[in-house]
Amino acid sequence: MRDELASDALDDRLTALSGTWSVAHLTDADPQVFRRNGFMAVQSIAPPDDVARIRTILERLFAARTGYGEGMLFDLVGPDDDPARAGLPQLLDPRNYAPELMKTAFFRNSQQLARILLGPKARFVADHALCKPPHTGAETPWHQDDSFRPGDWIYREISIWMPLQPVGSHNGCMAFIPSSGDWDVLPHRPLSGDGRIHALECYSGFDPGRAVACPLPAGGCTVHTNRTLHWAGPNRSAAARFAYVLVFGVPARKAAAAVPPYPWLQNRKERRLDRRRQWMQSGGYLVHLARRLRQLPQLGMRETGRRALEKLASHRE
Ligand SMILES: O=C(O)CCC(=O)C(=O)O
Repeated sequence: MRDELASDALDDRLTALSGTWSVAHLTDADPQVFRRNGFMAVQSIAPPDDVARIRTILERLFAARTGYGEGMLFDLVGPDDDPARAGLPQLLDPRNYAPELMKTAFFRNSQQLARILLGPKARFVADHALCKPPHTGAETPWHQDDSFRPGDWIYREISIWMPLQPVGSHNGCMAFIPSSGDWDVLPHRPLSGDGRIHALECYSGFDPGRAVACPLPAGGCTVHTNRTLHWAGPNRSAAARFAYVLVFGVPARKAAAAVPPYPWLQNRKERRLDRRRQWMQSGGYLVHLARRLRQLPQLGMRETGRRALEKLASHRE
């Protein structure tokens, strides 16, 4: 596995983005190069005080097991039956519990970067956070993000993954397969063949020997597309490995032809989905609705409506 070395080349379009802190460190933000590789590494996307603030917020949310009852906090790589023993806790939509996460320099700089890479229609789509425990934090299996959802919508999205401490091969930095960003969705399966586990693993159609690892300082970031094959190693260090991820995209389009359901999405038995259903049925949907309304300025009417339709369709199946 090679290590990615971000070039020192300065992108003039990015120097204009800064507030008090300079984002001149953003390198290689060339949309064509990004499209060709399917990923890139940036040495600095947020200033140290911003990174520290985000870390404090996320540490608090993970320590309080925020979102567990709503099915938004779960073990990505295990059967999710005991939050105290999770191999890789993941929290979806942390902004719902800490709206200040959308008022950070990281958020603003990422939005600008998304517009450079995806065009002026790029909008915020989602956020999530991961806490890889010390010593035992499991590896994140090879996967493409598109494998997690039915193929009948066409997405053009980027994930901006920011580590909240330095990362390298000792504590689970990200690694990517170059040029996989425009591949079809490859065969996946639930990790360990266990339908209770949220993580999916890609098991054929690529050569892991071509992977490029991206060590980074705290506050750097990697960027990858919804099709780029990626992986993150185990955490063998003595400290937890935190990462915060913002997803941006242009409005999704319905695929022209029907796409057969992915077999790996059938018969899922994730416990988090039971918790989610229970929470929704006991009045959570009102909270959900209120959050969506509050986030309309960021998510936009079109994306909010599309998601509502997608949810309705999946409940009818
Ligand atoms: O942080 C990790 O271990 C994996 C993150 C990931 O797969 C993603 O953000 O798409």
